[in-house]
Order: sequence, then structure tokens, then C-alpha cells
Amino acid sequence: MFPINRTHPSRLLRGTAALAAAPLLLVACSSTDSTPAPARAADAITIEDQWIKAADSDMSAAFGELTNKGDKALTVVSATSPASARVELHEVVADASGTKTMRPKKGGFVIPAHGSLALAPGADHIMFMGLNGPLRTGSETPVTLSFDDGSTMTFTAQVRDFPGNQENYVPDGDHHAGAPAPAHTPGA
Ligand SMILES: [Cu+2]
Repeated sequence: MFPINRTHPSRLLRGTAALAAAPLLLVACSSTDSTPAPARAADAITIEDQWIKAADSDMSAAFGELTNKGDKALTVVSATSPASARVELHEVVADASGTKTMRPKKGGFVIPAHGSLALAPGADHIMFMGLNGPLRTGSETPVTLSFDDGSTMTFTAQVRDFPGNQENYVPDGDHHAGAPAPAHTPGA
């Protein structure tokens, strides 16, 4: 009995040590096998409820909810669409009298990490500055967003009737508060 009692505990210890080492080997293997994929903005961003305002000519705008699944903030720096010769990223600001004016948003649209940005009438929007033809209700138009890391994302938005969004437009975004705004109003 005595010799067995002495050797048995030591065998148990060796067995425990071997089990404890196994997970370390697995971790080492998996970390060498997987190379981290480059995080591209276009892979982290999704858009929902996207739509474009119906218009016969001149100007229109695209809207939707942009969501960022990634771990860092991402920025839309420009946009294009076959529907419009020129596309700008706009914000809407109100002056002291409450008059709303839209203008190019400096720095683009920032979408926070694990957050979202709503593009909506009266807020940030993708502005179509020179329609190539009428945007008919129910038709669909592609829009391509370019991000600050050089990646792009294209979505398709349906054209809808919308009577609002009549803000004035200030092209350079640097106007003085008292200066009269240009006469352009989208869809007016
Ligand atoms: Cu605009």
C-alpha cells in the first residue's frame, strides 16, 4: 500500500500538467493560421431605408441610415451616381432667424464606430446637383460612396415622392450669416 500511495499523486500531477499545456498549443496554432483581414470601410458599412427624392430636373437628394459595424469611425468623403453630373455631401444649418441652409459638409459624413448616421431631409444628405434626367417615382438609382480609406460601396435607392426639403443652397459653405442665399432650391 505504501509505495502505491506515494506514486499515485505524482502521476495525477503529470496528467494535469499535460492537460493544461494543450490549450496553449491550440492558441499558438490558431494565431499563426489566421492572418487578420485588412479592415476596409466599405466592408463595415451598411445602409438601410435608402431613397431618393423624385424630381423632373435640376436637383434632388438621396437619404438613408448608414451603420458602421466596425471598431473605428469611418468617413464618407464623396459620392457619385449615374443620375447626376455632380454629387455633393451636404449638411443643413439654421441661421439666427431660423432659415435653413444646406451646404457641403466639410470633412464629409463621419459614421461613428458601432454607430450610425441618419441621412434625412433637413439633415445630412447626398445632394444630386445636376440631374442627367428625370427621377421618376418607383424607379431605382445606384449611388456609390467613397470612404477615407479609398474603398467604395454602391447601393441602390428607390425614387419616392417627397414634397419637403426646400432648403437654400450655399455652394462654398463659407457664407456670412447676413448674406443672401442663392436662389436655387431643390425641387422647387
Ligand atoms: Cu443639399
